[in-house]
Amino acid sequence: MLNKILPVAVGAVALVALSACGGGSNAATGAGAGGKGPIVMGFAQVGAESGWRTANTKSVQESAKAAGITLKFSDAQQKQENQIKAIRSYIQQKVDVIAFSPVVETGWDTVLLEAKRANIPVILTDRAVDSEDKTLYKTFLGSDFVAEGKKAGEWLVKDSQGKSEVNVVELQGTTGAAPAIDRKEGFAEAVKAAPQIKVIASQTGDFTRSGGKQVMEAFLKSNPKIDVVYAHNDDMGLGAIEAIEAAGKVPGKDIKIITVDAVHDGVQALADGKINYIVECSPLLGDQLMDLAKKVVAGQSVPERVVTQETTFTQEQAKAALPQRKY
Ligand code: GYE
Repeated sequence: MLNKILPVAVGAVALVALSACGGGSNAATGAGAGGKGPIVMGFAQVGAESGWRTANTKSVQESAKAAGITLKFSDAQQKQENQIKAIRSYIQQKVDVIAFSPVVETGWDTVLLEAKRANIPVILTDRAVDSEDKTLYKTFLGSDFVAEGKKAGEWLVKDSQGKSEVNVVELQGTTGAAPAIDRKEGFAEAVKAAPQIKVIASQTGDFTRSGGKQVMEAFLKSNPKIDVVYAHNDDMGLGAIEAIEAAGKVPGKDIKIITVDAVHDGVQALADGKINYIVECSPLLGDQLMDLAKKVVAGQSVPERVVTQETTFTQEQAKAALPQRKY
């Protein structure tokens, strides 16, 4: 999997700027190479809302172990206030580095400033924050969610050729989360190329299977003609399948489904013909995260953005890929 993930430096200017504000906590704590003991990382996870998240947590835990990094792990149950509490407690415990996947984009400046003042470097993993002050964190490791949304939309534009009307319902991720905002935006931009595609309803299912099912049930009741579901993750798409089947329709045929993630259950449903297309989003960020952590703790400069490389799957490709899927 690692060979699919390439670090991308944003540019020389960004690198210079970063090294200027670098200076990890190595000197302050004596941790890391040549220091007193293993690096201690505080990791504030979003929750356990999806198959993607479960695989991401496992990847972080396994990679920390393999890298000899002591991991303090917390699960925020999709609540920003819990994540802020966890970060404050990591600051109090004087960990060497804090990594977190921000549940929503906004509202992080205060706690990030507290970490900066305590001289504890922060790494954003998976999701971004909208802070204007880029010195509040060292780097952001994760996917390009706008690109993912575009890939989903581009597939639908091709699939809609020659059709006069294509009604889409959208199952959004957690309100205010970077992947929900960006996947919506990328998709909307791509489908502009085909005016017959109309997003007739769009609502959050909070990235969960039960959320996707409930919202889809409501969509089916209030919209007589739905041609396509665009779900911001596999789990909501899998929930939608249940709702569609309960309504006596055939997912993948009567109503086409496009999702993002490509976790095992999603790829299985794609191979079974119930989903039509999946845009991959890799949760296997652990090894890269630990490498970045070692660097920032040692005071080395790191690229300000590290983008994960990802692919897409059709039903045929899903059948071929299924035996090798790691999550
Ligand atoms: O797509 C979804 C999860 O932030 C990329 O969060 C992640 C998203 C992922 O709940 O399944």
